[in-house]
Amino acid sequence: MKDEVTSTEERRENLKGMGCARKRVEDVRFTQGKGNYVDDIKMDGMLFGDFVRSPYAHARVTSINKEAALAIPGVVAVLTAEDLAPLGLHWMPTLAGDKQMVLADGKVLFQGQEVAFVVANDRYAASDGVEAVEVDYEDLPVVTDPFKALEPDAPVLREDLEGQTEGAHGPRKHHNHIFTWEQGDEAATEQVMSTADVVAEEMVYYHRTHPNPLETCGCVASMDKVTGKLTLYGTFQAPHAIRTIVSLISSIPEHKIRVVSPDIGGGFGNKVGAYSGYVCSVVASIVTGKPVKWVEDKMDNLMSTAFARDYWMKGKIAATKEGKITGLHCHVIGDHGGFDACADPTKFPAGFFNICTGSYDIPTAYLSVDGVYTNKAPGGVAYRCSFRVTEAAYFIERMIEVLAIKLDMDSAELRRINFIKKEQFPYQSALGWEYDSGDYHTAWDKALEAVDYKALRAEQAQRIEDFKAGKTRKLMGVGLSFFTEIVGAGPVKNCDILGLGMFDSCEIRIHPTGSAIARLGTISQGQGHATAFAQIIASEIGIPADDITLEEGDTDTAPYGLGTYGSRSMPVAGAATAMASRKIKAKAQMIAAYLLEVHDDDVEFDVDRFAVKGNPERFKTMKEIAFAAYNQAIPGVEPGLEAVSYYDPPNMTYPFGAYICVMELDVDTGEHEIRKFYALDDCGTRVNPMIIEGQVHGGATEGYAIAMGQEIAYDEMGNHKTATLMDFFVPTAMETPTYQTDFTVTPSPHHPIGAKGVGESPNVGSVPAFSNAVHDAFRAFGLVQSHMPHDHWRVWRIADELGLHG
Ligand code: MCN
Ligand code: CUM
Repeated sequence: MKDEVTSTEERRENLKGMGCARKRVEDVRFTQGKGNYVDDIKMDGMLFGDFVRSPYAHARVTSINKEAALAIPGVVAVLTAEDLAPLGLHWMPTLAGDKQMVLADGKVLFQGQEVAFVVANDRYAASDGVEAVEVDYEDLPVVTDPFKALEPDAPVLREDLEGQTEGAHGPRKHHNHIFTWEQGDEAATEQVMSTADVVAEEMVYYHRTHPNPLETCGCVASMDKVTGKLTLYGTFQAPHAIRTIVSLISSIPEHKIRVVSPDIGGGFGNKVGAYSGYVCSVVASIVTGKPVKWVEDKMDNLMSTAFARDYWMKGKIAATKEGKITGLHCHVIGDHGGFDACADPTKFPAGFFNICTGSYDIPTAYLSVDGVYTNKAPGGVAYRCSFRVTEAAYFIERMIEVLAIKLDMDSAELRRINFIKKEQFPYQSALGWEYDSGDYHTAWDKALEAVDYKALRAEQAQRIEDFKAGKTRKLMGVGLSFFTEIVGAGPVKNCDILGLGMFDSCEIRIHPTGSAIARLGTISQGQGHATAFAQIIASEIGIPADDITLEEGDTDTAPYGLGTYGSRSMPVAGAATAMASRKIKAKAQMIAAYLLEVHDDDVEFDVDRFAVKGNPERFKTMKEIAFAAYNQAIPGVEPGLEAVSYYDPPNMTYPFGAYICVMELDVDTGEHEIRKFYALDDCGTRVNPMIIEGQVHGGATEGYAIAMGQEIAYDEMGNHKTATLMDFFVPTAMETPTYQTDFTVTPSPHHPIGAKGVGESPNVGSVPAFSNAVHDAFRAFGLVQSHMPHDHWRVWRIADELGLHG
């Protein structure tokens, strides 16, 4: 028999289980144009919707005239807030406990805001209809600066909230104020600051940007008037949550709603929230009885859907003369735009920003965050951000550099002496987190050695001399970054989205012939779930990954789950996958024991089979066991072989990493060259190293874009200045650096397979590395702090201000 001559190692390799750099099974379809995205969905009689959008950032809508639009051949309907009001759908709840206009209700609050929804037989007629709708606006004073928004005489943006002194997250201090969120011990922190040897203080701004997925947001709503069932296809990162929200706001019973996320062309947090397009498409389908498709164009997407960041972070960091950090103080002004639509867990209005003590053992800290309304698009929590961990990591990694300057110390050394030590885990942070595990010193040493840090510093010193001697016009920066992520939301007791606890799920069915299907509550947007999650099952149950189909995204078939964002799929659904597998394995053990005529305890699992203990040649393969589950009447054991697990994690996971960027900067042109980018990630047990590497390349490239050129910018009138790809920087293969990836493995102690998330780590870790490299290049010439993005012009200006242009 073949099995008997096959070695354990060969049998293990045959499974392509955990640790295998298995090629992505999804790519067979994607590389052959066989993906099925929202815009590929075509239905009989399908109509198309498009939005009339506001040209003004702040204006009163005095009248809307639909007549000319309705006269255009092919235009079927024009919806306005007035039409939605009787249904109570002219406003919708946001994930942040605020509410948001679905269509302009009396006024508009940002340029590009949805004013009317034109429905037509085809896309072109819809577009013509949009042109023909006549809207009269009366412009109002615009506020794009969150500091000015808080001045006493600033215009009232949210008239609907006027006089309300309580918001969703406590008291409101001003008519444009949303919330104050405080963590830590203020008095103790002030005390540390006032007595410290050294205090460094700086304003760190993480500018507004946008995740800009290749595929924009869209949906197809189809109301079947005969069955009363609504089917909603869309680019949803959380299909089940969307189903529940649609049911709650539309009063359609939840079992009469099927939400399907087909293939998604990148989500990056842009596709977590609910948008006007979804609501209007559903209403239009109910009204017309026909399927209605809405898909944004690139400008729509960049102007109106979830942006990222826009955090003004004022920091104070205290230390001893020797560089031991004693305290951290942080105050944030968060620009949330016209509505608070941050996609955070309910109890966290500033996300997990309170991980801003980073990887350091900082005994005392205080944080307060003020959310502010401005005349800009809503959002803020997107773009591989792990709920604002990106901002937190940028803040602390800049503050470390600023402190190093103040102490006249090497910042690599400053980090080393302040890292949380391996033996301190689980570590309780001053701002409220329990870090599950970590080994920062090992990772840091490995990283510094890999780039030959000492040699880099020697080279840099020489370069500075050469520059001063007029021998070169190029400076060199070494950008250091050490980050701690927090992913895997999250314990149901702490984390919910609109009241839905953030567990996740996996259901596995083994077929009689030993192959399987698994369904998860998450949804891939390019992360390769179908490949990676099958590998967990393969290792846990002993069925080859190639024999396992993985399905996500259809609420009619998938078990309830909270979806994919916050790098939670591996930490939460990955755990559910392992737990469901173990239930199957336990039943398989009973079946094997029955077939082998021994006691349950006398068989043991061996890669792809159960064998009699001490007698390995007596065994039943998982294939045989699967068949027996369906064909043998086993006393006390139900037929079939399937299991489901809903997993509520006991804690989040804390991946970390060390990123180092070596950059050359041309002082006269402001141009940069990334000479080296080294990225060491520790995401615990690595399920698919190749996917992890792909995630790191992608995330670091996004980080490169953000740090070196990408921004969402407005002028003082609130005009969006970067709504096309001509203005919004997206790196191509030309600009993208070459990455050197590396890893250490510190398993999560509470995750069944020890895995932590990784999807967002490279964005969290790389932005400070790029930015610190720019700062580091100019450190010797007196630069302390300058704001991103470090595009050519801004770098040139730094050089100019430092007097380097002679
Ligand atoms: N992985 C692994 N071993 C680990 C951890 C992860 O092999 N220890 C693999 C996973 O199996 C998965 C991938 O790495 O296929 C990412 O897993 P995880 O870190 O759990 O992140 P999620 O799957 O939850 O993805 C979400 C994350 C987020 S929040 C953003 S934003 C982002 C990101 O993923 N959006 C992406 N990466 C993206 N990549 C692509 N291509 N497209 C997006 O929209
Ligand atoms: Cu914050 S972007 Mo991702 O969580 O989808």
